[in-house]
Parts: sequence; C-alpha cells; structure tokens
Amino acid sequence: MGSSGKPRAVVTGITGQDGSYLAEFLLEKGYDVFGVVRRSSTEKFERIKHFQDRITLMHADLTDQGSMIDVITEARPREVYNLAAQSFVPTSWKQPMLTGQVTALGVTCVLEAIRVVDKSIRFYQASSSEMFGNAQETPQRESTPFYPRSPYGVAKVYGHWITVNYRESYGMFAVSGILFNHESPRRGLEFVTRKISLGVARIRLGLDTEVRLGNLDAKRDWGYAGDYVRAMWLMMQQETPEDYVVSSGETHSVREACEAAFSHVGLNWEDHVTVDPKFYRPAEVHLLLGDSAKARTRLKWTPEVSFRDLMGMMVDADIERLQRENQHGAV
Ligand code: NAP
Ligand code: F7E
Repeated sequence: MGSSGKPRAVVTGITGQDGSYLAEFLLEKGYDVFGVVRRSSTEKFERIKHFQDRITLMHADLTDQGSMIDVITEARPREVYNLAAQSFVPTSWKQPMLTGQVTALGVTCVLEAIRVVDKSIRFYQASSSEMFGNAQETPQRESTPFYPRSPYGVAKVYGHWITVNYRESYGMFAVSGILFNHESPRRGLEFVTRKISLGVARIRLGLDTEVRLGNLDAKRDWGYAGDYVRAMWLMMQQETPEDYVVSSGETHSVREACEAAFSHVGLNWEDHVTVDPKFYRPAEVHLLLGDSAKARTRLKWTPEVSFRDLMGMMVDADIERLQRENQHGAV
C-alpha cells in the first residue's frame, strides 16, 4: 500500500502488448501502477500513451540486478508482474544468448530483487505454452511435461522453474501463468495473427496485394489479450500461490486464421496468401491446445472473445489505423 492508500503494482514489460492491457486493468481496479521501461534512444510508448499520465515509469533492465532492486525499493509494491521478455520465437534462434539472459535469467533478477527487499511481495511470472513445445499430451494442462522447441521455449522453462524454486525455497508468493497465445490490435507486427490482420487491411485498402507467410499448418490455441491479463490478476489474489494454464480451449491452424481474417472483409485468402519458406522455423511447434479447467474452476475465469471475433477485431482496428494515418498523409 502506498501513502495514497492504494495497492501498488510493478509491471515489467509495460510497453508490450500484455503490459499495456494489464496496466489499464490495474488502474481500473484502483492500483498505483509502476511500469518498468528500458532506456532507448527513441520512446516506444505507443501502447501506453493514452494512460501514461496515470502511471509512474521507472528505468531498469532485466539484465541489471541493481536497477531492479532500486525499482522494488522505491515502488514498494504489493504485487510484481514480470511480463518483460525477448518474446519473439524466431529471434530466439538468432539471439539465443540474449534470449537466455533476458527471458530466463531476467526472471531470477526480479525474484532476487524481491527476496532482498521484501519477501512478502507477490510475484507473477509470464510462463508460456511454448514450454510444451513438442507436446507430450493433448490438451496440455499444468501437469503436462515440458518439451520446448526453441531457445525461447527453453528460456521460459527456466523462468518457470526458478519461480517454483523461489516459492519452495523462500516461501514466496510466486506464481506462473502458463498462457497460450493471446492476441489483440496491440500485438507486435511480426506475430502471425497481426501480420495477417495488417496484411488484410492493406489489401482491403488497395495498398498491397499479398501476405507472405510460413507454415500454414501450425495450430495454436488463440485468445484475446484483454481476457488473459484478468487471469494474471486473479492468480495473484488467491490465498495460495499456484500455477495455472490459461487458454481458450480451441485450436486453429494459421490457414484458418487467414480464412477468418480475409472473409471478415469479403476476400478469399487463397487469392492473397503466398507461402514463403523463409518464414519456416528450424524446429516447429505443430499443435497447441490448452486445458484451462483449473483456472476456470478455481479463478472463475472465462474468456469472452472468440477466435473469429478476435481476428475480426484485429482487422477492423488495422483498417481504422491505416485510414487515420492516410488522412494524416502517413500511408
Ligand atoms: P511483448 O509485446 O514482446 O513485450 C515484451 C516487453 O518486454 C516489452 O515491454 C519490452 O520492452 C520488454 N523487455 C524486453 N527486454 C527487456 C529487458 N532486457 N529489460 C526490460 N524490459 C524488457 O510481449 P507480450 O506479448 O506482451 O508478452 C508479455 C509476456 O508474456 C512475455 O514475457 C512473453 O514472453 C509472455 N507470453 C506471451 C504470450 C502471448 O501470446 N502474447 C503467451 C505466453 C507468454 P521494449 O518495449 O523496450 O522492447
Ligand atoms: O507464430 C506460424 C509459426 O510468431 C504462431 C509469442 O507470443 O505465443 C507466441 O509465439 C505460428 C507458428 O507465435 C508465419 O510457424 C506461419 O507456428 O505468432 P507466432 P508463437 O511462436 O506461437 C507464445 C505462446 C509465446 O509465448 C510467444 O512469446 O504461426 N507462422 N507463418 C508464422 N509465424 C510468424 N510469426 N510469421 C509468419 O509469417
């Protein structure tokens, strides 16, 4: 609790997709929100600028222990949400060392800062369905063994287990949400759903003719980011710290995502999608499907946005954005 009497939360990765939705959610719940940003020569506050005046930004980096200790010391939060990561799977093969330093050891950096400053601070770790990788059973649940298929997935397995370990070693309230893919109009441009929605918008507006994609057969359990940040908060309000799978419970192929997005604006995806082997991965995760029964029962969490509505929402948002930019002469 701060002097304002409001609960305080630190969010790492606040400039990312999930950080921006979580911060908005926490503000609505009456929190004082402290967002961790890393120093950059240009500001990247696109996703948070509409509420930036209502939060406190603090400079730190997940690879710098001292900076994280300073953040926790100064903010003195009740809850810390660790959403920062090198989160793009293909980049993890190009930069495996950096991915390990940020996505794996970065978790220890935040946990250590909490351990040193105040062990009663609650900690949320952004674990991922990529940990299941070459899935050992379907659907995947909390007890499914991990078999990561990328340096990113491997790093997330480390982050997951170090969170369990600090819980068991120091009695800390440290939880992992094993979240399946979640998307939104704020999704990074390189992820497949956003690549598709932006491509559809550009084609619809006559700015382009094709979208080049990789493996159309890969299947993912896609949900809406706004629904998933609610689950993060719910996990942190429980009496006991436990890990939860968060997923929609449906799986769809990249091909189906194309069909949903193109048909939303009356186009046939087969006329515009070109397969480019450049986007294939050295090792693919072929099928993910989550069983979120534990989250649904214990947290009373249910997702509200369906797969087709999600793709439609993203296409509409990209069309609106492009039209707005066009009016300002930016397209
Ligand atoms: P995102 O949009 O890529 O955001 C990542 C955030 O991490 C950005 O704010 C980025 O800052 C920050 N960051 C990166 N390196 C950092 C460093 N060294 N120090 C401090 N901050 C750093 O990711 P997201 O989709 O919101 O995902 C949030 C978290 O959930 C990530 O940990 C991701 O791995 C995990 N996750 C995501 C999904 C999903 O489907 N979205 C599913 C499961 C788990 P800059 O803006 O400065 O780059
Ligand atoms: O790929 C296939 C690709 O990059 C999904 C991250 O948030 O979710 C995300 O990881 C699938 C893969 O997400 C293209 O091969 C085909 O099978 O959108 P993505 P991801 O790798 O599943 C998990 C849960 C995370 O934790 C991660 O941080 O789509 N695919 N063609 C393509 N993917 C991309 N990016 N680009 C293509 O052209």
